[in-house]
Amino acid sequence: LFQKESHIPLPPKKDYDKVRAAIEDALDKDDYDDGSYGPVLVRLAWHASGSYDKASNTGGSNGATMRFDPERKFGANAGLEVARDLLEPIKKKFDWITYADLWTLAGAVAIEAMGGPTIPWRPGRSDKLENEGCPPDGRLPDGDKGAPHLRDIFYRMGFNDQEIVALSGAHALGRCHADRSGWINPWTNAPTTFSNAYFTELRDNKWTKKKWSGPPQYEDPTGTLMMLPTDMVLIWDKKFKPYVMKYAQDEESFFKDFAAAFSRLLELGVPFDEPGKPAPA
Ligand code: DDH
Repeated sequence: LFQKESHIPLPPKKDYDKVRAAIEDALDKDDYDDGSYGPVLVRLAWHASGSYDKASNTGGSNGATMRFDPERKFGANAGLEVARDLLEPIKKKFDWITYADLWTLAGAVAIEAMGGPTIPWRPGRSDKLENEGCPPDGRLPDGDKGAPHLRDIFYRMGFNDQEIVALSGAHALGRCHADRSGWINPWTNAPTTFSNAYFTELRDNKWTKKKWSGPPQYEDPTGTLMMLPTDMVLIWDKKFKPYVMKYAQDEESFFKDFAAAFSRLLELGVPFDEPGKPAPA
């Protein structure tokens, strides 16, 4: 039997390794921030995912609704157009990947490229249309607030105290930008390296309230590093603090717990074809 030549185009070969390589190629740029787009890509993956509400099973990375108003204009998402714009040529080149998969994959690839743990990631997210709705504003944490707020926000996604602390360790990366959040400076001295430095800084440095007219933040004696009020809460709260001490002392356990929690964050609310199938390691 001979098959006649088909004129139906073949489905695209979904080569995620090629997408990974393209993301890695786009990370480093000397004249941007500390020389890498990695941190802002991690923040995009987190903000796309952290809108999840377990009770109503709404929000989360599925849908990539941050492409649309009003979500792209939420105060918490200021500056993330930098990350979305960076990924746009990659989306054009690999047009078979969804934005929702691309944004989350970029966060995972960035963490790995900056020296972090392997983040289990699997595809399966779809993109919503503009009229299908964004999650409401106010689902992401506000850096001005205390422990009850942190718990409200992260328990709503389905995380516990240990996972709150582990996820917060992402602040080893990147910095605050006056024109995005109003806060300034990085949390660590190596903001393009994924490490447990956020926890060692919290534990070992001396943090005092910065005297300035900007939003409340803490600074170290050199005035070059910062902590948000929500970061300080992790050593002030007696249930959070033991995890800070553990991760400061044991980077391996931080890497392991971070990889598990971040991978789960990226999957919140995503209806995978095969429910319950564990993500690839
Ligand atoms: Fe964050 N974060 N984040 N964050 N975040 C900011 C930057 C970055 C809070 C507030 C801010 C997580 C948790 C919290 C990253 C990852 C993660 C900025 C500065 C603020 C403000 C934005 C700017 O001015 O550019 C608060 C509050 C919380 C909390 O209460 C827990 C989590 C869980 C993650 C994660 O990835 C798992 C990263 C990376 C950045 C650096 C971005 C950059 O451009 O650099």
